[in-house]
Amino acid sequence: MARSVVILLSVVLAALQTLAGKPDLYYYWSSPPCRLVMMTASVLGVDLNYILLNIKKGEQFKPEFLMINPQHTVPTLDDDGFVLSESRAIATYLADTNTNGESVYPKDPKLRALVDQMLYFDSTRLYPNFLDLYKPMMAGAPFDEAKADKLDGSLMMLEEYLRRNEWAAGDEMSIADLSLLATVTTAEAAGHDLFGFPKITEWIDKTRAKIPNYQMANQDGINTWKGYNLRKKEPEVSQENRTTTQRSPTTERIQERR
Ligand SMILES: N[C@@H](CCC(=O)N[C@@H](CS)C(=O)NCC(=O)O)C(=O)O
Repeated sequence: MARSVVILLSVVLAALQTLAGKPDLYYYWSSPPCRLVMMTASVLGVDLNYILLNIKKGEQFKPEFLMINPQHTVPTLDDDGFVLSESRAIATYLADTNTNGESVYPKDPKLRALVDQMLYFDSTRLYPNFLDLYKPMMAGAPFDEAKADKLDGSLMMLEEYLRRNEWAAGDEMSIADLSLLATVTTAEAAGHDLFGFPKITEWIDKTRAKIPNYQMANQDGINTWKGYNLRKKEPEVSQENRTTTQRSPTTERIQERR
């Protein structure tokens, strides 16, 4: 009985969503926060109306967009007049308003708190460390060893979480994994060395495999970072042919820390 009520409610909710139309998502390919939302929608099977906003050309400063989002950032969601910015808020909203959302954003307070913990870890530590190092390089700044050390310190923390748990926030894949994946895969595409992080590299593959339409939801955006070729001055050594003596200074520092 209770099960049939839940099914009926899901059908009614889905019908109401169809009547209300698809939510609009203002996005830009290369943006990691946008790709967190796109991967979340993909995992949840939510259909969004994608509106490309070319932030490289300053389209986010158009008065009509500033009316929608005074922060002039992507991603921005417009769900039938309900407007939300901040990628992690959008991802949790999508999970909370869709029937299968609990699978990636649990309702149990403790399980949810662990997911939130890792979302905050990404938004306040890992992602800012990534931006600090690679954003200036996009404008031509040289590679900065001290900033790379900070980023590696954060990656070491993620490595440790993944040593303790199957997924970033426990036994199941959650939106925290999607948030962290957007950051880590972008860092890798920017040229960051993940050779010293075996748990992270294993986790990238298994998370990627669980995301439908991964190419559209993350890979296309990552490819734009590869095009920036930020570490072009460093010698390329393939993973298979690496020896300890060929490891980058970054990897050596990580191993010294262990
Ligand atoms: N904390 C925000 C960051 C959003 C953000 O900074 N987006 C960048 C693209 S990655 C942007 O829209 N930049 C354009 C601007 O700030 O004018 C989130 O997670 O959504």
